Amino acid sequence: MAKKLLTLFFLLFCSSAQAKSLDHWQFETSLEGWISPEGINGVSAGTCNLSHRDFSEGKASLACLYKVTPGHIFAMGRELNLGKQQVVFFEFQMKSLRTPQWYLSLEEKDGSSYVLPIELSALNQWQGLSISSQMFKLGQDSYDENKKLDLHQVDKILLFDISGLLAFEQSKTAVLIDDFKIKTPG
Ligand SMILES: [Ca+2]
Ligand SMILES: [Ca+2]
Repeated sequence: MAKKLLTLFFLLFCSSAQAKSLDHWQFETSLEGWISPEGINGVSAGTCNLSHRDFSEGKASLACLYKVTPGHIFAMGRELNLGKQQVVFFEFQMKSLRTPQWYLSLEEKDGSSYVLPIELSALNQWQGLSISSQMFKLGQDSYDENKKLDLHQVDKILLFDISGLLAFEQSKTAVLIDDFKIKTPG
């Protein structure tokens, strides 16, 4: 019995040890390169800062304040280099004040955009998300010559709130992100 338990423990240890960490953004002392870009077609910028009052890990998180503006999209994101990985996993904590429906996108260098809808089950609460790069689909308005997400070509990761496209009036809101990990299967 003891031997079986030991074997099980060893196997569990091996399988967890195989997942390798590529990046870990903790938002303790910096925004870790995340910005809310301005000036792209129809995208309204927000103000991103560290929040030392509301976080899910450590002592701070990334908090972006923005306005849901009729006809506009809110986007935040950063540059990304995944190297030669075939598959990666994104694990992070997210808290959205008003918008439950988000879109995570991976952009190839030539602009091909791969998108994954994220539905938060609760507003104004930290929620853990675990996402595989295999879950992303080519965006409806996007073109890709090989119709395949090539991780080695990805140079950006973006989070979108498109609720402004259906909004009639402007409203203030916020989104917080923390403990953002990128892992490989090993
Ligand atoms: Ca943190
Ligand atoms: Ca491609």
